Amino acid sequence: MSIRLSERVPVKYLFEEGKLGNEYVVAGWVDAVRIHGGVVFVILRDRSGKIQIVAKKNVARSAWENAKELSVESVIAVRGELVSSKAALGGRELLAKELVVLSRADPLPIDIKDYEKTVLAKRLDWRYLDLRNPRNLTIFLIEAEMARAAREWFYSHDFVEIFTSKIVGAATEGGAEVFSIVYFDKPAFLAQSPQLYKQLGVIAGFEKVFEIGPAFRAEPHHTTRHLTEYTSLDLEMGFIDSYEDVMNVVEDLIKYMVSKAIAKYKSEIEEYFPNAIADLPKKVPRITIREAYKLLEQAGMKVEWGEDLGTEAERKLGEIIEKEYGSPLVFVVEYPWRVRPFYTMRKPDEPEWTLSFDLLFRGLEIATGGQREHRYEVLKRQLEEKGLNPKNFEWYLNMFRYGAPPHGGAGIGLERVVMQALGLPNIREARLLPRDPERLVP
Ligand code: AMO
Repeated sequence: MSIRLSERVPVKYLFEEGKLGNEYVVAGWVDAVRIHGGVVFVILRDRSGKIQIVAKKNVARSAWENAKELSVESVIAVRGELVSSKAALGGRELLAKELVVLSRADPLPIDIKDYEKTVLAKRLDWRYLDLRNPRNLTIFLIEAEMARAAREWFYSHDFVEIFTSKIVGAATEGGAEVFSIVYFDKPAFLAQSPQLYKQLGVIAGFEKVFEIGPAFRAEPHHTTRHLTEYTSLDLEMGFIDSYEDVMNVVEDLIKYMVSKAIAKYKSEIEEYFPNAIADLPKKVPRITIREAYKLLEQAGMKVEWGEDLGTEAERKLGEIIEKEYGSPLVFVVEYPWRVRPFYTMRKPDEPEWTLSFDLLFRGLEIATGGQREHRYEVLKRQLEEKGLNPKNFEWYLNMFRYGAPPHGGAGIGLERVVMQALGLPNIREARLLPRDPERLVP
């Protein structure tokens, strides 16, 4: 083969910068083939777009012969002349001089063009084929852009990126949802969150830290919002006056991530995601959970004082806030102590409420955070109050004996942000290889 793949240009380049009359090499997947006697039309697709390839018997016989035998989703490389064409999408096509098959595809087990014909579970079984559909692939380009933007935000605000252990000795977020693992002769778990280690980062002297990494939850329920493994975007910052400082950071960060991604993929979002968010509010409203109880009660939904907001309550509250404040985002603050983890700081004057918050996006919790208890004696009492054994947290408790600044932070579920920003019906769509109680492959 005289085609050199290293000379390949992205399809998009041919439309934006390619010169008519010049020869180019492109390579990608066969999206469609039409045979008209001595002419074969092939639509070639790469990550950047699609272009029509024309293989003519009387121009390049061997290219034409290869083209008429093509199966869809085969991988090919083409060297050809860029010519203008009234009939082709984008007004340009490539007149093949050479066309080689790099990998021949068998008939496909799922319909990748009309992806909705296949149930999600089966699409996920064939995930690498499912992602050949540009709409599905775009979800992950958007997710990557959000993660990139988040990193950019953190670095430009002096946060230090840390990488913490995912094999841990004790549960951080309560015991029920933790995966036990076999670790030589010791009990061990998969980390539910980097909570204790991001606090360690602050106390060690980094002052402001962040991590983007996996979190594991032994979540037995089948819902459209829960995964057993998700990507957690965590931050922790020292020397705060209050949890308001953390909310300001989360608000700025979320707006930055989402707006960067929707700006970069504007045309794809318009084409593929009719329920995507159009724009974000200037200021995210903040209400106490007590106000939330009242608003919900007025709307006919009773949540007992001191209870957490369930799925339905969150959804309803999202609707109310959208209507009253015109905002898809809302911070709910001062959650009850009884539903918050031991490390949360409580309100000094009303200890049944905490200095913590959740951020709801279109009626779904996407982030949790708050100020942490940094006073050794109080923290120890809180651990005991939650029925945890201080022995298991000895190393953690000790941190607060040797100089721990007031601090706070938050954890954001990346898949939930993507799901809500694009208006996806199921969180599994926003996870490359989702894990749930049934799914372990691929
Ligand atoms: P929390 O347990 O609320 O808080 O989790 C933080 C955020 O992580 C996401 N999330 C999930 N996403 C998908 N599937 C799940 N099973 C799942 N569980 C949680 C949600 C949630 O808002 N340590 C605290 C955070 C902190 O205070 O800094 C924590 O983990 O978006």
